[in-house]
Amino acid sequence: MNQEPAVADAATTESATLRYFNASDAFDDQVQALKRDGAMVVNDLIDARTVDRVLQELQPHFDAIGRQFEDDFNGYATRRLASVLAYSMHAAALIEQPLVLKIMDALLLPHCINYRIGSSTGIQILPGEKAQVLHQDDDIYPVRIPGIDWQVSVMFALNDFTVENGATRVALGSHDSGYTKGCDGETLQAVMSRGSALFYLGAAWHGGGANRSDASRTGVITTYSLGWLRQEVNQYLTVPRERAAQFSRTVQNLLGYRGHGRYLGRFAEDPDGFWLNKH
Ligand SMILES: O=C(O)CCC(=O)C(=O)O
Repeated sequence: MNQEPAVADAATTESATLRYFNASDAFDDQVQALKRDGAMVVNDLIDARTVDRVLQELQPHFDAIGRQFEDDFNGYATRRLASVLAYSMHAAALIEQPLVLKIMDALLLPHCINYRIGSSTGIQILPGEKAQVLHQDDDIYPVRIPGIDWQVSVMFALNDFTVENGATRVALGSHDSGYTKGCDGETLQAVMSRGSALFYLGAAWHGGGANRSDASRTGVITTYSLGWLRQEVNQYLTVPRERAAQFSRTVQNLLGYRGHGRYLGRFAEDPDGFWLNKH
């Protein structure tokens, strides 16, 4: 990944303000802010009960295996789960949340027949963690075409995200800075309440914040990517097929159990119809 050294956080930047919406606000305004600024927040998108359940399901796995991805990029005081659907049935409610999908429809469907999740990662930043290096999620893809977003990410807050506990840092407008130019480092933090969601474009420079509080900060980042791209995480191997069969058809499609048009991803045999060759 292209990485820039982290710089000081700011609640606001001189040039830009992170926009916060309620789900009931004008849809076009939400999409416009996301496209223009590269990021925006929707308040209180996920109800408290669902958030509780997802946390309850994920926490034992954070504790048991959350350290497996520790490295200079992910940090050494951050627990991670590579594919939350493998550990939490209720996480499906985040991933297929209707407004999230409506926003993905608006951004991604102009460029593909259907889209899928690239990754869906549980991230728990523990007290004492340093700020993560700024990076772009979509630089896993080696080319960029102006005007086309390869993917859009959503960070669902499972507890309140604050300046102190490491709310995600975003450089507004940085998605337009060009593939190799990098980020000028001016960031603000997406402070948001539990159940809210930060949306950001795949090209937007961002990173986890430093946790200077005495409690953990937990969220789930799901990336939604164009259906003709290879998924970042191999969902067929990380979410066992028997488990995938328990989710809604929408989540199965998002996991990738669906061809892209008639030919891409064909599985002609399709003995039980689990794979949809139709679009
Ligand atoms: O934890 C966060 O706030 C952001 C993490 C992130 O961007 C990443 O690991 O790719």
